[in-house]
Amino acid sequence: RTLFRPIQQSAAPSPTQRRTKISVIGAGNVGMAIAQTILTQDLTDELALVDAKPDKLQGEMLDLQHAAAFLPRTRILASPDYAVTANSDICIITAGARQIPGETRLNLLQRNLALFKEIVPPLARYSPGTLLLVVSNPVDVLTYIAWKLSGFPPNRVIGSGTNLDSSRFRFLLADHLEVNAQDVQAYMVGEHGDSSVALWSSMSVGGVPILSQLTNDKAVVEQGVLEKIRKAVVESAYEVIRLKGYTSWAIGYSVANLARSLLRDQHSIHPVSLLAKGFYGIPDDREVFLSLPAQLGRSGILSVANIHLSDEEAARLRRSANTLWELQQKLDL
Ligand code: 6V0
Repeated sequence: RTLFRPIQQSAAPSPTQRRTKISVIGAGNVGMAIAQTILTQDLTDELALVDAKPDKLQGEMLDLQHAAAFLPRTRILASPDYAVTANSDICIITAGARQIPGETRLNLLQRNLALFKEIVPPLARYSPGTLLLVVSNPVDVLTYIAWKLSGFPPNRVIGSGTNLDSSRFRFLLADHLEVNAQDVQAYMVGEHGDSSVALWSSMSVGGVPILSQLTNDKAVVEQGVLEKIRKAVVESAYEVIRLKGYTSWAIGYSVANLARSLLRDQHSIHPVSLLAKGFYGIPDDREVFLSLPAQLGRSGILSVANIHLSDEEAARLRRSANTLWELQQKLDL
């Protein structure tokens, strides 16, 4: 006796029934936070995990599979072999070497370049139509490296960039203004991390511009507060790492949010790392990835928002572009 009596099926599944697949490379703190957020938010039919450590990988896969009774049905696969990622819609790269105390940024980058040479070509081979979403740090240079190694068009290679910085920025502004962070529109752009640029002029809450509203009475006091918030955004990653050793939950939500916009063709705006040459006076020969607010959909980057930058903000963006460009010249790509 069978458990269920089968019903006759029509021959081919309709196009809307196509299964979706997300692969996460690197099953560390960040990769697993992303994987578990993707699962709880029911973003994909199939989730593949890849890591260089087979036991850790198998353990993480089983641990997630054991939650099946509480989650939407998702097929979870794991293997150190990239064949497991075949036909992915999105490949999220979180694998990264850890900085050795005293190691230079360039040396860490060289080690991550060697790692990306192992990771990106097989991903591109097994999923030639995939979107690549890079999270590993330094994210802007590694997104450039992933672009070069994949041979993909730039709209399909995206760095998580300042999406997380912007979320921290919105949280701190919301906390200060006692409003909901989801009602705060505020972007950090440029380089992810220390040199990110806060866009003051475009900040608003529920459609009310924050700065022009403040200029009437307590502008001087508030400017100081805003500068403190910008500094706090930059320092917040260091603070979390000092306190718990790594960051994971916020980057997990932030990347799942990007995956949703891409996979579900949301056309929503996110500040992500993209090929920035030609924008805001960055010369065409500077092939660098920096974050700008971009519209994301099923084919990747659809467009870049034409936001207003002050002269100083644009100059800071160009400075970052030069620094990254000079760093990239030292790489053996
Ligand atoms: P982690 O916990 O050390 O995990 C890294 C994982 O990568 C480990 O499980 C390794 O086994 C694995 N790995 C190493 N080499 C390979 C390889 N060749 N193939 C497959 N897997 C490999 O680090 P954690 O998860 O904390 O951080 C991962 C990366 O994300 C780091 O580069 C962080 O700096 C970066 N982050 C980026 C953020 C952003 O906003 N862009 C935010 C947080 C962290």
